[in-house]
Amino acid sequence: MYTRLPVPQRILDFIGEGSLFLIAGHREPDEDCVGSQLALGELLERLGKKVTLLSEGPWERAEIVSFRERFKDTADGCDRRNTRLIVVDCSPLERVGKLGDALAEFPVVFIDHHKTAAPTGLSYINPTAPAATLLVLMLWEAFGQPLTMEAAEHMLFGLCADTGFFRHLDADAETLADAQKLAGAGASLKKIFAAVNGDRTFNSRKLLGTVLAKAESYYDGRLIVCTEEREETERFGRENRDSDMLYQLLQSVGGVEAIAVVRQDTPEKCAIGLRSKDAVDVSKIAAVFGGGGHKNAAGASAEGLIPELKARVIAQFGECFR
Ligand SMILES: [Mn+2]
Repeated sequence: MYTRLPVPQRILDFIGEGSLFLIAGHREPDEDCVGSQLALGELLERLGKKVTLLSEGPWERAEIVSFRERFKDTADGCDRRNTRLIVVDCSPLERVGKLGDALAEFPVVFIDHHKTAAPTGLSYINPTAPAATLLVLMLWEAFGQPLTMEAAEHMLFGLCADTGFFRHLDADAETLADAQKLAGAGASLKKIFAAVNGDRTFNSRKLLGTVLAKAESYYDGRLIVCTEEREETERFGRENRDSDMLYQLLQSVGGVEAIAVVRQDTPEKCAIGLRSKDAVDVSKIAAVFGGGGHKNAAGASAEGLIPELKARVIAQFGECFR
């Protein structure tokens, strides 16, 4: 359940005293990351700052690709002596990707809501926040800026995506109170739902079907594991992945407690996606593979091939289901 934390004065000073800012997020940006960057960028511009939004990509999600042109993928050419960096929706800097190496010298603030947050410097971390965009909303309020419709839409966009359109929330009054503020500023749930869930291609459904058809069940149905080979991704197109829908369909199976998806991303590496319903803390399992995330949603990128990594992931769940 979300408990608001006040923004530390040192963070307000860091912003107040700077004039040039880079705002970065994690690699493989998602809606919350992009929404946080856009809404924070707009706030800083309203405060008279010059802002550059950074993202390494890859821009694979259909829901966010329209924002791509507003982001740069390099900090080259910025005034290195006077520029400050804000990293949202992740920490430490390594999660930004290769781009993070080039950002190591800047004074930095981390704004993150991940359970596995590990900031290296000034930070505003709240693992109870359902989305990083709600931490950005705290900044809008701390600076006394009235919400614009555009910023409110970006923040609601991130909130909707990270909460599965509110379905992962308990009786979370604080979060709904924030959603009410965003709706009050003109952000439309209907418009966001259409942006997140509409306009899927025929191939995206075929890929979903291919992956679902191979799903395997372990530990008396408490764990479901899916795999996606490179050949399958290529046949239907990377842009046609719909992980959220895949998790949603599998989580609706009676008795299931966790879902693991192992996808061969490159010949050497797999992406591991993990979801759980209640008790199982998948962020701990992701951490074993060098990743991180939240109790009920986490992931990692690990060296290896599907058969080996799948077996290791299943074995890790043994602890939870004993
Ligand atoms: Mn997030």
